[in-house]
Amino acid sequence: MSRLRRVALGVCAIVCAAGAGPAAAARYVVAIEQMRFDPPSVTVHAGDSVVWVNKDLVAHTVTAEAKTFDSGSIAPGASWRYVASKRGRHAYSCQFHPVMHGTLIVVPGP
Ligand SMILES: [Cu+2]
Repeated sequence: MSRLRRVALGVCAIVCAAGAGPAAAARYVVAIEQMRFDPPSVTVHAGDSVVWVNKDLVAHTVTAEAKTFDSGSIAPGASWRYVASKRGRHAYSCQFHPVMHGTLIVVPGP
């Protein structure tokens, strides 16, 4: 192994151990605006967090159709954070406005 490669691996070991490496959990934001989830579909790794921000003037919910997660009522201007855990494709909707649909796709962690 070259010296350069050994140094690179050493740096990675330090950075990754500090949680700043590629394994760090990411954070995604979904806006709830004009009766829509934007973006309507997000793909995240298990362990990442997703924050839904209600920018409308009425309350909404983020409720998985399989009840995997449920925000309860999110007031106008408020937000709800969820740490993605269960893998798979989770269709969700707003309990107050069943025409509002979104999808959260959780793939295995990095
Ligand atoms: Cu709604």
